[in-house]
Amino acid sequence: MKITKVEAIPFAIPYSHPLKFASGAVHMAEHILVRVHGEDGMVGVAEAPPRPFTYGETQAGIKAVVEQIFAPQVIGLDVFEREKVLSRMNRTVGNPCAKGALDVAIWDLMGKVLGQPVTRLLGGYTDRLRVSHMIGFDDPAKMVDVAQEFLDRYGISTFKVKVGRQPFMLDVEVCRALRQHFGDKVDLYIDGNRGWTATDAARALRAMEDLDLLFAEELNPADDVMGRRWLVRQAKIPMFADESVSRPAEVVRELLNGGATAISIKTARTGFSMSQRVLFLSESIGVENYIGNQIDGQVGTIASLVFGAAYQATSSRAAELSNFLDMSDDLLADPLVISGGELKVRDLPGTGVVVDEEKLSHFRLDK
Ligand code: MUC
Ligand code: MG
Repeated sequence: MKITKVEAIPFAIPYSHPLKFASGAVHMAEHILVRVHGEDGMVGVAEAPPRPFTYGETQAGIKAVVEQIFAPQVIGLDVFEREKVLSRMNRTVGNPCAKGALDVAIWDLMGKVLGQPVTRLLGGYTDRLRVSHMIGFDDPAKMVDVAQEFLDRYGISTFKVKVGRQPFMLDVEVCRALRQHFGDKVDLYIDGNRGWTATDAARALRAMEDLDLLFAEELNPADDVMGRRWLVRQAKIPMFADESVSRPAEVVRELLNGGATAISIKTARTGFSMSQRVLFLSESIGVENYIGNQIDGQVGTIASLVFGAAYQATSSRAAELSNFLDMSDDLLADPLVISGGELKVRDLPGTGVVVDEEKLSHFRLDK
């Protein structure tokens, strides 16, 4: 079944609770909905969240690259020729979120054509994931309140704490306040979004040694090659790479460099086809993964869920699937519900995304 049309629809939905972290802040979800149409009228859907401060992509840039560069190269291909789509997209460097969304939309269409849930096509390991919530910068008491609210309302007991501020003791105080408040009732890990130097990061990790953190993510920049290697050698917890590994080759480079010991997978930046490569590569050499969040809306969150639930290695740790709750609204006809700390995969053909067309016409920017 041939691909006949590709759309890249910009939309904007305000956040009710903006998220602040070391490399930026998000107040408005200015994302792109990618739609891939097939000959028989079926449509595959995915969401691209531009993160200019992380990958250099913008909403206008994603729309342009999808419509002007990728669409002409994939229209006319069969929906099952995914590797051809990938190789054509990879003639263009960069643009991870544009490529990721087009790949996920094609998988969604493929699942719909086959009448099968994509999570089963990918691996079919489980039907649910434990959820981890990411808490942005604020005062220690307010960050404790957010965690308490998510524990009470959704049963979420794993939290990623954004760190990377100056002085680093600001963040140490937050982690200490969370541990003191919750005791061993919650799991905690930290993400610096490259905000610290290697020295700050080493001092912060030492100051938090008694807090039983699960792991740490991107505390200092990957370009600080020697600093990262020095930091990783002394760290007593796994050191995850996130935005420094937006391609499988970067995963290999970071691991061989000794700049990280574990790898975050985000379907927003590696779609399903490249996320598989990152996962299989990691698994084959004994490197841990978890499913991260690129501050995705519900459409993107479903993609993370569908991929994470497909494999044992990505479903063992809690996955970051809850930050859509900070948005004032969304595009799904049937909104996602987190309960008992878990999110369940939908038993529907494709990824299970059904867009509310009225909401899309309300939030789209190209009316
Ligand atoms: C994260 O894990 O870093 C912040 C920026 C981005 O691209 O993703 C988020 C969360
Ligand atoms: Mg991160």
